[in-house]
Amino acid sequence: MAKAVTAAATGFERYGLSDDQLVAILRNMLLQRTVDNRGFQLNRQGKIPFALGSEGHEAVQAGAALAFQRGSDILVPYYRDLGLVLGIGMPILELLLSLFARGADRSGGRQFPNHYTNRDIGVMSISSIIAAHVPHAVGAAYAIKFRGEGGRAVLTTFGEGATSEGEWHESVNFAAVHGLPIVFLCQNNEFAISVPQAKQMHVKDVAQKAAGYGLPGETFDGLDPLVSYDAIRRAMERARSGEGPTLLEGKCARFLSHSTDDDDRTYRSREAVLELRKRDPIASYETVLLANGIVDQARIEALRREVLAATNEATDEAEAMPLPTQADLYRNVYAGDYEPWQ
Ligand SMILES: Cc1ncc(C[n+]2csc(CCOP(=O)(O)OP(=O)(O)O)c2C)c(N)n1
Repeated sequence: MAKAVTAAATGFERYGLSDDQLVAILRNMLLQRTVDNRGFQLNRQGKIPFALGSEGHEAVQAGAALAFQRGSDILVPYYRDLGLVLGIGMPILELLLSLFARGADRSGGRQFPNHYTNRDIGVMSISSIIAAHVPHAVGAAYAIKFRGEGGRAVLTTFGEGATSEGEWHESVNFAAVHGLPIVFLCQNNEFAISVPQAKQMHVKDVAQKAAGYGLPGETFDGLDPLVSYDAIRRAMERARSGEGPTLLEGKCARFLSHSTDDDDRTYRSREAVLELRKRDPIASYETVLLANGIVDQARIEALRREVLAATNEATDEAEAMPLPTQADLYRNVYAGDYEPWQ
């Protein structure tokens, strides 16, 4: 909150964004939180087995979504990217189909909840294995370069915990050596489930790791959507224009437990979480937009009503859809009519 007031008082940097774009960012953040909370609500109602929370990641993901070039860039996300995929055009219904594990889900209801994919909008499938998707992202970037498809880039995301994995280091090194068109975006919420950052790395900023591989690293305020947008847009443009990879680190927060299967009361105090929530990126951004006359309170309320209605509609629609059938079991696994049990 303090940051927002400062931004409002010292002059408002809009990074070339129109009023409509500024409001679209707020809408995305509100939608993200509403859909995100819906996952936890459905789990507590006993309707779905699992959901992940991304409260506290709204700003960095809204900024990333705006920096992503729809129709040409490729996104290789991780499981906490609900707002990012919504922001680049994933229908809300698809997220709910994933949570309810319905047959109409693109994986046929077989993927882990929150592990969405959508080839039509350039979203590659999510891996549950931490950092396993980073070599895939580098492979996609290598293909872009090999085919000479200038003007395209890959955006891949992960938490700070993933940067302790060997695959992550191999991937960043390979991308640097080959000058690949890729942006590595770390959403640093300071926890890998229950493990705080200080217990798994001896550097303050993940972005410092870039120096070891000879690519630029930049840390930014991932609780500010406009600062996030600016950092990610610059890195994506650098990648698209053939100048090579960048490692970015958006410092954000995780307000909820890691997932519905986790209970963060066992490893952090309620006071610590309340303290974190004082820096809520949605409240801060609303303050900035209000202070600069971009929206009024009535507009914010209307947006809140609109995203809630859209989320309710998608929830009801997904819930009413059928579960997978036996025939869905091998859908998209084997080509043609091959039946593995024959
Ligand atoms: C290779 C591997 N090790 C452990 C796990 C269990 N696991 C799932 S999420 C997670 C935490 C990852 O933390 P981070 O990368 O910081 O991302 P965050 O969830 O905080 O956004 C762990 C350890 C896993 N899925 N894969």
